[in-house]
Amino acid sequence: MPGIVLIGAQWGDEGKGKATDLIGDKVDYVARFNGGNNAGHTVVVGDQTYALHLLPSGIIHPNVTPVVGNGVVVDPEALFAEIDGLESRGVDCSRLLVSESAHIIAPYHRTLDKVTERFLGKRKIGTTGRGIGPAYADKVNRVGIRVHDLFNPEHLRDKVEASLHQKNQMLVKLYNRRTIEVDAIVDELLGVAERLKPYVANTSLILNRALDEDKTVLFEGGQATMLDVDHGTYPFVTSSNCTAGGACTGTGVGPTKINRVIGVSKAYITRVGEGPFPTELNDESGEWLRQQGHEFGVTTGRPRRCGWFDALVNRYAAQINGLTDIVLTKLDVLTGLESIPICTGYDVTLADGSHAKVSDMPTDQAEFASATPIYEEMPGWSEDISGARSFEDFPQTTQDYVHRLEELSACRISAIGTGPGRDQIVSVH
Ligand code: 2SA
Ligand code: GDP
Ligand code: MG
Repeated sequence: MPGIVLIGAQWGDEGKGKATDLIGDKVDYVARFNGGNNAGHTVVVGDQTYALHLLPSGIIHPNVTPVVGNGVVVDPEALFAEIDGLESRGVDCSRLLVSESAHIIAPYHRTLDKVTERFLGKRKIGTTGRGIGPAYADKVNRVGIRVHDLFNPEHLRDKVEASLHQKNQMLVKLYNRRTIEVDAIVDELLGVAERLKPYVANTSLILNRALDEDKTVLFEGGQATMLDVDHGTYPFVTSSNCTAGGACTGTGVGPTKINRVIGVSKAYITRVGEGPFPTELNDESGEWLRQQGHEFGVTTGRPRRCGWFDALVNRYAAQINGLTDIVLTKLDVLTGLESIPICTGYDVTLADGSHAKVSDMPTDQAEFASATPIYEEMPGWSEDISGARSFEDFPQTTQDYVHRLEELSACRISAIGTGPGRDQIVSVH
């Protein structure tokens, strides 16, 4: 099973860090392929909690080679801070490989992220403020700076000039702000080059060779399907392809090398940032889920918006990503509910003002924003399931809930999370 993609099937924070960690001892490489230090992936090992941002969660495993692929945007300061933090806790980061083609998040990308959000006002996206969108915009606009540019000062200056030319005009004319100095940016970027150099590699070549030698590579997605720039709730998305296809473009590995695509879903659903969210609970049930599930951003600390499981989202994720299986997390959080609603359809308002009931994800975002959920109810359970070690250990109502989610998602659920710990997982055969 050499090529495995692992992605978020909802709006993020499904427990991808834990799911990656679970198979970490069976893989040779773990590669991030999208996003940057906007991600917050948690791995809990005994009494130690690790929050990974830019680095793949597999770095915790001593025999894994962690890879930051070409599709990732790299903030060197954030990278070094994360390496220092992990190494001070005894995690060896010396095997890390960073693609020479990955794009750099420069200080002006962070500034632009914050300024753009402010100017968007009520239309703001609710970004993490890490400069992700502006860095990807430069990449697509062909004025980005790539890792290998840092090792050629003349080349770098030319690239920085190209990148800042238009931005400086905009900063002055539109935003009435001071221009950004080319020299200061070049100096800052050259200042990080030496420390970055030992990690830099042709990661596409390395991963392809590894796969040819039958080594196992896990492609760890950041963010999630509904935040994908193409398939998510545009414009309330991140700026990368978080879906399975992104694993190929974001690492330089062909789709024929992928054997398995795992989607990670919570037994309910959360979202952080702005944008439509049909099953959102703006009441005490939402607050209850937030407290029970400790739903606060790992990168920004923002409270996450919480809602009931949305089967349309999961079925859509299964289709867009070609999921082979689902890891269902945080089932333990639902313990204590008398009955549990599951969203099986939406009532949407169409462009002509009429209403329709739909059971598939609308692609028209105005329609999606108008969606009110149609629920069915499943009986809940009160027994503590956090110590369950097999599916049969679950109360019958828990088993029925899982079977119903599986049926509605049109995809096999192969493992179930019953707590944050490494051993709190139940395999389903
Ligand atoms: P950005 O910063 O440009 O990527 O923001 C665009 C949207 O993407 C969302 N986004 C996320 N959603 C969930 N989790 C993320 N990581 C952190 C976490 C988030 C945090 O693990 O908790 O700490 O707040 C993540 N990163 C980006 C973001 O909320 C915007 O909706
Ligand atoms: P990621 O971004 O998808 O890696 O998810 P986050 O780390 O942002 O958020 C998931 C949170 O849920 C983390 O605090 C995990 O430790 C925790 N978690 C993961 N799986 C489970 C589970 O099955 N049960 C409970 N209670 N917590 C879990
Ligand atoms: Mg997260």
